[in-house]
Amino acid sequence: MHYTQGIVRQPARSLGDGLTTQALGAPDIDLARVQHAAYVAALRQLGVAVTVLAPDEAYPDSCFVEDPAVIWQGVAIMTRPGAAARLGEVNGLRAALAPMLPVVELGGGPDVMLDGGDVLICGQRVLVGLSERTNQLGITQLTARLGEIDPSLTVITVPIAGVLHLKSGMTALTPDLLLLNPECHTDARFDFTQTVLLPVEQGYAANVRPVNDGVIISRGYPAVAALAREQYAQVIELDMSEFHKMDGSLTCLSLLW
Ligand code: CIR
Repeated sequence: MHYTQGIVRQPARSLGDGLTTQALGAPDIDLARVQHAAYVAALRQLGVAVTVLAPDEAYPDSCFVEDPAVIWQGVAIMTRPGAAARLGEVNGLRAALAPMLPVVELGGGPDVMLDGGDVLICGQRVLVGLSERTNQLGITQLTARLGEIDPSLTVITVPIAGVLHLKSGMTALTPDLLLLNPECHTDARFDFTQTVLLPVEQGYAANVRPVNDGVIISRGYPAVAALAREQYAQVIELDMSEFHKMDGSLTCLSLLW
């Protein structure tokens, strides 16, 4: 997968009013903006032309653009986020994406729940977390929409507990190597790929953002840094402290295509 374009939204001053399950204190918005700017710089360093949207104060979680859309093969599928407070983010993101790429709707009605943070595309497999934010209806709708874009994909439902989203619990360092956060509880078996179970104190770093010939990882997690250096020429470590306080991690902050 070679990414040329991406979109992010700067954190709102209201970030601290957003949803979180963490007890890490309130985010420092000025530091969050510095960390966000470093994230954008890292994407650009890895060859992505990044569109930076202005903060949307009405939606404290709106910097987590990964949740209101899923992009595959240059088509954006607008989701229906599982948290009521985030439903309105979809309109603003749709308006921003529509001039750049084809946009389709998830469909399925008001009972559908799907957060992009639960969708992990791993080679030709799409792992979708059945979580507090994504329900079976959402997975059914996503399976239909993805099938229209790329019939070769196989969708696998992964029931999870213990973390917010599937991608808080696992991401693919490479298409053949999943990093697992031990706080993510699931009975799913990943026999199609190698997996690395991280030490519990490094579980947050299971969320990595591979981009072209490099990877962005969270700073301060040496086990993941060592694995990343084995796989990639460029490893960019970023301080994610202010987003971690709000249950956010690296993948949440962008959509790439
Ligand atoms: C939320 O609870 O929705 C936000 N505070 C964090 C969303 C993080 N997004 C993600 O993991 N994809």
